[in-house]
Amino acid sequence: MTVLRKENPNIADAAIGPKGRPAGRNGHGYACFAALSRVPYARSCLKNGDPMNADEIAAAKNEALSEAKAAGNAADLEQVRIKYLGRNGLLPKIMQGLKDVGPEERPLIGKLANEFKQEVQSAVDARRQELGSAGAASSASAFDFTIPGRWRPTGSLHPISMVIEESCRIFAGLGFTVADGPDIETAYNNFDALNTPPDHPSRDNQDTFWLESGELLRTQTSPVQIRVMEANKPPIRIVAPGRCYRRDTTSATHSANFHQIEGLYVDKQVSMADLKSDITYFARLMMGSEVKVRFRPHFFPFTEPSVEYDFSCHICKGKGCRICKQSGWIEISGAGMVDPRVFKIVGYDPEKVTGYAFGAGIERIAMIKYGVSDIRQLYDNDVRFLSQFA
Ligand code: 2U9
Repeated sequence: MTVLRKENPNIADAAIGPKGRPAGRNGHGYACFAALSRVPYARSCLKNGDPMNADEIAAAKNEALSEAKAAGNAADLEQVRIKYLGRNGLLPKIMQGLKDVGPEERPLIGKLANEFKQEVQSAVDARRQELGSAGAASSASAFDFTIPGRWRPTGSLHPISMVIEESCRIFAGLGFTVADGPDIETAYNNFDALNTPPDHPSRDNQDTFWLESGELLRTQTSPVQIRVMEANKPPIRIVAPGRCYRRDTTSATHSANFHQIEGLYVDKQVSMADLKSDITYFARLMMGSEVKVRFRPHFFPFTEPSVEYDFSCHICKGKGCRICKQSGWIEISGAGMVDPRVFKIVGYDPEKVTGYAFGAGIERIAMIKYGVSDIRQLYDNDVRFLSQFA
C-alpha cells in the first residue's frame, strides 16, 4: 500500500513504494500518479513505463476514488479528473500498456481498465454534484448575519409637524377631531364672520396678504371653524391646525408664514371652566405634568370674554430666568368664549349653545419645548439642526 514520505522536502507528498523505495517504473508506477503534478521524479517514472499489473490498477483506482471524494472544490476535482482520466492521465497510459501485457493477462487488465474508467468517472460525477449543492448551501451560509448593517440616516418629522401631531393627539383624547381648510380664504370667513369690523387694523394691507381677486392668505385658521359651523349643527368639537400668513418682517420671533392650531368646542353649557381645564390638560401633556397655566383678561373680536394664557416657565419652574425674562411665565396665546355675534352669523342660536375657542402658535410651542431661540431655524431646513430631532 502507498505511504507518503514527509522527511525529504524535495519529494514531499511523493508516492513511495513498498519498502520505502520511491514508487516508480519497477512495479510501483501507480503511486507516482498520486503525486503526478507535484513530483518531477514521479512524472517521469511512467514515461516509458512497464504495463501496470492488476494490483497496481486496483490500487490506483482506490487512490483516484479517494482523491475524487476528497476534492474540496470544483477546480480540485477537475484536476483529479484530468490526472486520472484526461488525455495525458493514467487511464490512457493503462490502455497503452495493454499491448505489452501477455495474452493470458490482457482480458483481466482490459476489464480492470474499464472498471477504472467507469468507477473513477462516476466518483468524479458524484462529487461534482455534491460540490454543486454544497456550493449553493455555502453561498447561502456565506451571508454573515452578525456583520453590522450599513448605516443609513433616518428621517424624522419636522419639529413643527411633531408639535402639530402631538397637539392633535392630545385633543383627540378629549374627543376633538381634526378639521382642515384652504390657505386662500375669503374676507368673509377670515374677518366678517369672526366679528372683525371693516376698519379693524388686522385687515390692513400692512398686516394681511390680499390677493387681486379680493381673497386673502388666511391670517389665522379660524375660517376653518366658520366653514365647519356653517356646514354642521352643534355639538362641534374640532381642532384646526395649519399654515397662516401675516405681513410681518421676519425676525428671531416672527415669520410671515407660521402655523397655528385653533380649537372650537360648541355645545349646550360649555363654560369657561371647560376652557381652562382643557387648556391645562393640553399644557401638562405637551410641556410636562408640573406646568402651571395662568389666564389673563384680554380682548379679541371673536370671543367674549377673552383671555391670554401663559405656561409656567419649564426651564426655571416658575422661579424666573433669562428665557421667561424673570417673570416665571411664558406667554402662549389667547382664547375665550365664542362671541354670540359669531354664533348668529353662522346660524347658531346663542341662547341655546355656548362654546369656547382657543388659538396657539405652533412655532412658539416648538421653540419653548425644544429650546429653539430663533424661529428662522425652523424654516432653514439645515439638516444639522433638523437631525437633532431624529
Ligand atoms: C371662531 C371663534 C373664535 C380663536 C382664537 C385666539 C384667541 C388667539 C392666537 C394664536 C396664535 C393668534 O397667531 S396667534 O398669535 N389666537 O389668541 N384664537 S381665540 O377664536 C375663535 C376661532 C374661531 C369661530
